[in-house]
Amino acid sequence: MSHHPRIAHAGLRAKIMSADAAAALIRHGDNVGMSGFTGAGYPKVIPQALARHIARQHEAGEPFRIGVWTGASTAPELDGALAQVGGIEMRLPYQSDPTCRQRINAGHMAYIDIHLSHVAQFVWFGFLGQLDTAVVEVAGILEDGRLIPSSSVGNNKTWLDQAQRVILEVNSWQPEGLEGMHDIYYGTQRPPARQPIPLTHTGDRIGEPYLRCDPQKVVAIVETHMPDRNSSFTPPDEASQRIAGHILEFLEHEVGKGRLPPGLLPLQSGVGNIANAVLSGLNQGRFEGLTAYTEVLQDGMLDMLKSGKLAFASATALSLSPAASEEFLAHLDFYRQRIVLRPQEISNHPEVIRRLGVIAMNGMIEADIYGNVNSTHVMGTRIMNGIGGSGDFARNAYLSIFMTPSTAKGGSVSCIVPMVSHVDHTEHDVQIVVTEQGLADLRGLSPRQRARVVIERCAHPDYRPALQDYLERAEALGRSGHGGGLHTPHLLDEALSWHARYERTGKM
Ligand code: 0RQ
Repeated sequence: MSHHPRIAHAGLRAKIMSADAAAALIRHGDNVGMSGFTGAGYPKVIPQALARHIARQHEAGEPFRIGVWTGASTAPELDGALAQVGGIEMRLPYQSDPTCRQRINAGHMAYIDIHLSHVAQFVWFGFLGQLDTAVVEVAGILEDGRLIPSSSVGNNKTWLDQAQRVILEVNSWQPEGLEGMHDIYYGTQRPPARQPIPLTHTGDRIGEPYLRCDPQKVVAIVETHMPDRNSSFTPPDEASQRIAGHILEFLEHEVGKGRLPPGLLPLQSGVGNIANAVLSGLNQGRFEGLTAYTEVLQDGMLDMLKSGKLAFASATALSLSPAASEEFLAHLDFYRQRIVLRPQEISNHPEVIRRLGVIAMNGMIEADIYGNVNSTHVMGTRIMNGIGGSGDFARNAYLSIFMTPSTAKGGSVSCIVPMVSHVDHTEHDVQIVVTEQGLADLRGLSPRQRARVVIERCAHPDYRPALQDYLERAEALGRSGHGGGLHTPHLLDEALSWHARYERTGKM
């Protein structure tokens, strides 16, 4: 017992084996549900052992590819290792790994980019086929077999419920103090039996702190002691600070108009440096008593919890840099009272997001003059990461804000375009567009009114004349009645060649 304090269930202790032995239980063609959401809570040693196993099979001329289902992105030890050996047949629902990206865009790996709130129910509905194996990192196993979740919850509840076989990675690096921080809701039913989710405040606990798992299904347990791997954030650059400044000013304006309460409404913040800069702006701003209902809790939010500006945060994953992770560990008791980690079907649930009135702030690749947003595809064809939770939040938010620097690639590409080359968030789901140039409030505006505001407020001055000229000629074509249209004026040839121009000039 004392040898394995993290594994209190005697029957399960008997299933401890090496990562290589556990990986060998996964078969070619399996769909494998892995834990992991950003660089948090993913299995560390089994995917690497599996990658070695796959490489050996390939050397022997045997095919070996699996479906990899996760919470969201993971880390090089999982996505990177498996993609490098060509071991992934199908990946879902989100990735941000360079090797995966390269293989997906080269056509060597299939990828389905799914709203994060949809994944669990798609699996229960049978939309994605059978889940063969779950590989889930946990912080510990109780005497009765229930599991202490680790630094992300993601889709683990669903993987453990639905998989035929379960492999657990018990990571003693994960602090024991995580126990009690999670809230796993088991009340979700399939339609037509579905009931309202009884969550009306960000801090509500509606479930239980442990994951249920049938010990009979557990075929292997692997022990490890390895850190999560989340990257550090760059200190906010000038563009990010200006974007943050515009958002703060806008929120103050909304409070002044009585459209937001003084403590705002629950915040959702996307991944990346800009989102982090907005949080650091809020931390220095005058708002008090804030809350967050989000999916990823990154450094900026931890700082806000520490300073007291943020009273409470609900998320599905802790996405902390090594420095923030140390701070978190040193004051776990403080943070446990202020953070709840939920399954992603709840952290991203449209019903809850709509009820709470979340202020959604997400990054994007480009927006068009009418307010359609592309979050995922460079030049309309090359996947970057995926839609992640941005759609869950954008469509259902009280305020849906999208932000980006006005240009990319050293100024050679405008992030404001006549027509997005790929659409993730339609004009109906986007209320505010922000760049370092300014903020366009699109609420209550018709398409042509929106176009003027987006060009004037958000486009970089180097691209503003071209966009203005585009809009004017599109409107003129509409007025002339030669097949044009005036509700959403476009010059289709030009709209499409706008992006092709970059490819022709070799700027991309
Ligand atoms: O690439 O580094 O190779 O130059 O895209 O761009 O400006 O660093 O911005 O890190 O905030 O990412 C949309 C990708 C923005 C992110 C996206 C190139 C640019 C750079 C990254 P390089 P930045 P960010 C909930 C929310 C979808 C998921 C989501 C994202 C790279 O925000 O993945 O919202 N969102 N989840 O150069 C060509 C353009 C470009 C461009 C940017 N117009 N043309 N390249 N880039 N704009 C969280 C979760 O779901 C977990």
